[in-house]
Amino acid sequence: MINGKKVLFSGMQATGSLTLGNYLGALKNWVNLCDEYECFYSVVDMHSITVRQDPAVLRQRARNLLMIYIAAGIDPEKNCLYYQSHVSGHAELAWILNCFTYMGELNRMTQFKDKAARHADNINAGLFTYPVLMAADILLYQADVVPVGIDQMQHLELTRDVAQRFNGVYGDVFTIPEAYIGKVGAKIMSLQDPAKKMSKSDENPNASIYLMDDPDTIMRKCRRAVTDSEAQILYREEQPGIRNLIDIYSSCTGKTPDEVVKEFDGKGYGDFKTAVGEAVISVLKPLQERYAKLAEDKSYIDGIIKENAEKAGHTAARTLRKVQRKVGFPDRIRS
Ligand code: ATP
Ligand code: LTN
Repeated sequence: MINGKKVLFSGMQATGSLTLGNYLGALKNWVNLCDEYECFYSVVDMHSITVRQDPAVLRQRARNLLMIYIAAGIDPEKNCLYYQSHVSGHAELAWILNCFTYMGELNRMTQFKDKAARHADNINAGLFTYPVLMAADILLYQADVVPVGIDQMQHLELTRDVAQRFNGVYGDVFTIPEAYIGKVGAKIMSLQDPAKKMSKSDENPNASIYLMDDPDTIMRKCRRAVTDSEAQILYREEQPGIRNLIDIYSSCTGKTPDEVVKEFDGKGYGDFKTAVGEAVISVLKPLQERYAKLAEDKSYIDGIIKENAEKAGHTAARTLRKVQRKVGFPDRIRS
């Protein structure tokens, strides 16, 4: 508990350009959680270097992501928004947790298997222990809840196992975190292949709507979205393309899928796709405008980066000291 509230932690990697899937599945749901929870949202730049990055690009993307958090409506006064690499406790706790995680557990992680296959020339130890760093992120803040997509559940389960193992040896040190999966927009699919999730690392730019796409591009991508020849707008498994567009429309407008089906009863796919495009544009336009303003205000963003790193560092240091003492590291001598 911090300030009488339960603690929430989540993070995103600054790799690639954020998609509508990242927004509807994650960011949008993060905005109001600070009423109920003490929220920490990190730009997890240390995770990013598990695959090769251009330093200048990574630095810029990390800053852009932090600005996107704010532009999406996450208030930096009420939420702690910071770079993972600015709080050294993440790396320090990750080392300790590495010694409480089994190779067999890490070997089972599907994200590792996927990424190892995609980056066969660079299967580094960081890629393998990525989930341990993620566990450190979460446990460092004694998070009660972690909003993540379904794809991250396996990592969260591992975090819980490692925390329980540690607590089993040393007593109640870590809070055991629960996953928090948003209902709407939990999985937005690719516009070109509705069997795959919309992903920022998709090579086909038409598969994803990027948060910074201009209105014409958004409309074009929606109109080109792969559907079917059923010629009816129904929310069902047999029509995954239409179903995905209904999910997007309903997530952007706040209407339920049933309401959307009624609204477009008897209408053609062309009309529906145009409506989806308009709904997405009306959600992304204000975000883009806020982002453009933030990008001009360097000192405001710098101030947030500095203050929030200090705030996160303070909370992190408390857990880290406790853990170091538990495992038997000597106390520092203070003069
Ligand atoms: P990558 O393609 O680089 O693996 P990604 O687009 O899948 O990236 P992540 O950085 O892994 O995105 O995820 C950031 C957050 O966005 C996570 O909480 C994840 O669950 C969520 N998310 C990502 N893609 C989608 C999607 N298509 N629908 C809903 N949520 C998503
Ligand atoms: N692995 C996550 C990003 C991430 C994260 C975290 C999410 C790193 N640390 C801690 C929640 C909590 C991803 O790829 N989406």
